[in-house]
Amino acid sequence: MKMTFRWYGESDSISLSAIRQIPNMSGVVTAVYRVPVGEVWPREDIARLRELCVQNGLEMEVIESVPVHEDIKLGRETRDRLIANYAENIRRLGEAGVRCVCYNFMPVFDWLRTNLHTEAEDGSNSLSYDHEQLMRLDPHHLSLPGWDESYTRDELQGLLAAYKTVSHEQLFDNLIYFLRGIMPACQEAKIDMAIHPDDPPWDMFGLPRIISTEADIDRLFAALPDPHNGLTFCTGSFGAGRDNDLVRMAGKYAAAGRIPFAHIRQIKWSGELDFAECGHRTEAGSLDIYGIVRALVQNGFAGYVRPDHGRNIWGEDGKPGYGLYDRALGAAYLNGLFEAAEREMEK
Ligand code: DNO
Repeated sequence: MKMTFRWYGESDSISLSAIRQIPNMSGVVTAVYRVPVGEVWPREDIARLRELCVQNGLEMEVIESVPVHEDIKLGRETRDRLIANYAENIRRLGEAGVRCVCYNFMPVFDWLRTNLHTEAEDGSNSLSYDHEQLMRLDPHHLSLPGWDESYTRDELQGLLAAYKTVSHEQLFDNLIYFLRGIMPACQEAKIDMAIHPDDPPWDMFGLPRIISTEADIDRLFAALPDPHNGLTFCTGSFGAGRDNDLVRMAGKYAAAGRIPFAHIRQIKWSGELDFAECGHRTEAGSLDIYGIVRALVQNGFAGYVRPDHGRNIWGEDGKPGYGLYDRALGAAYLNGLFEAAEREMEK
C-alpha cells in the first residue's frame, strides 16, 4: 500500500510541505487543471507538477482525474480525436512516472450533494445528501452546491437534452469503445486506469449511471479483461448504495488484481438513500472501514490509497471535503488499520 493525499496543484491552500509531514505520506494525487477537458496537457505543466513534488520529497504517481470529454460519453463523432488526445495524455504521464489514472464516466455531474456544510453535534461540518431535497430541484433551473460555476444554464440544458437519447447500454458501449481506444497507450506507458464509481450510485435527473454496483463492475471487467482496466475502490461512493457489500467487493477485486487505487471515507446513512459524510473511523458511520481494509490486505492489495473527504474541523474552512486536518487524521487512522491488518496476516 502507498498512502497518498489529494493536492489541487499550486492554487491549493494546502502546501506540499504540510502534506509531507503527515505520517507515511508517499506522494500526492493531482492533475493539470488549467487545460480544457479534451485537450492535451503540455509536457511543461506535467513536469512542473512533478518537479514541485520531488522538491518536497513526494511522488506523483497518481493522477485524478484526466477528465473524459462529454462527447466521448455521448458517443459523438468527435470522439476519435478526443480519445487520441486522451491516449497522448496517458503517454506523457507515463513518461513523467505516473502509474495510475483515476477517471469517471458519469454524465455531466461526477458527484452530487445537497449540502456542503452540514453541521454535526460536535461543531464540525461535512457534505451531505438528501434525496427528497434533490428530487425537488427543477432540472431546468438547476442550482447545485458546488456546480453552479461549472456550466452555464444553456450548456447544462444542452447536455441534459443530449443524454435523453443515451441508454445505459449505449453509455456502457461508449465506455468500452473509449477504453479499447486508450488501452495500447496504457500498456505502453505502464499506466493503470482506475474508474471511479458513481457518486452516489444511482441515476440522477434522467442521466444514466453505469458504475454503481458489483454487477456493473463484473460487466466492465468481463467486457475488457485487460489488466490495465482497473477500479478506484471508493468506499463512500459504493457505500451509499445500501445493497453493495463493500467488504466482499474489496476482497473480490483486490484478489483479482483490479484495484490500483482506493478512496477511503466514511458515511452515515439515514432514511433509505440519504447520508452525511463523517470522520473516517468505523464507529463514526455505517461502513465497516476496518473490514474493508482487512479484506484489501488479505487479498493482496498493493495499490495507492488516499483518505477521501474529511470534515471541516478546528475552525478550518477548507474546500468541501478537502481540508487538511481531518484528512490527515483519516490518513493516520488508515495507517493504523493497514498496520494492524498486515500484522494479523503475518501471524
Ligand atoms: C470528489 C471526487 C471526484 C473524483 C472524480 C474522479 O470529491 O471524488 O471529483 O475526483 O469523480 O474522476
